[in-house]
Amino acid sequence: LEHRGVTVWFTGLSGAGKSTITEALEKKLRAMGTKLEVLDGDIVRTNLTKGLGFSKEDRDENIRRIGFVSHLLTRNGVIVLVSAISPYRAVREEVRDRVGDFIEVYVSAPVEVCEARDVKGLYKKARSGEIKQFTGISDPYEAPTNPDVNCETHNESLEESVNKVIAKLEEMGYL
Ligand code: GGZ
Repeated sequence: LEHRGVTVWFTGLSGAGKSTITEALEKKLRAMGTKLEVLDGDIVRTNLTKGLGFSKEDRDENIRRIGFVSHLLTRNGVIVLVSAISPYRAVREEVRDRVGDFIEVYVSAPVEVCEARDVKGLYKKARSGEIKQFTGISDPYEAPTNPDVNCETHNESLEESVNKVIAKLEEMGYL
């Protein structure tokens, strides 16, 4: 399948559903025969950005490095799915401006919903103080003001979320 490169950037709280959506989307895009790469915050942090913590400085550095790699891939015709909390608006905008071919997906679920899910038990640890600077609990999250796609995972199915992103890729001429 012929297509242009683009970075599809998923931002949102821990437990909002970023990884779940990118995994399902990855399957669908692979089946379509696209050239694809996935950069997941969780995995990136064990190699590319190993050693970085969760201060504003370190998070911004994490996002800049992910953005740098996704730019290289994007300009070589790859569809890049990035999944990272990326809580700060300014650095998200910086990456968007640098990459150019960029779709921002806000994976939005209220923090109460994410906390109730608590897939990895991190919210519990954040509440007890075992994990400091936890996004949404003891650290800020600056929601996108004008995302290209908004996936309200508490109100829609996984399939709906995935289809919204596919529709946006088609609408913008990437698929
Ligand atoms: C937020 C944290 C924290 C703190 C560890 N705050 O849901 P997860 O577990 O699997 O993914 C989260 C991941 C956050 O890494 P990112 O690279 O996406 O963050 S950022 O974009 O802000 O740089 C979460 C886990 O690491 N985690 N400590 N304090 N999430």
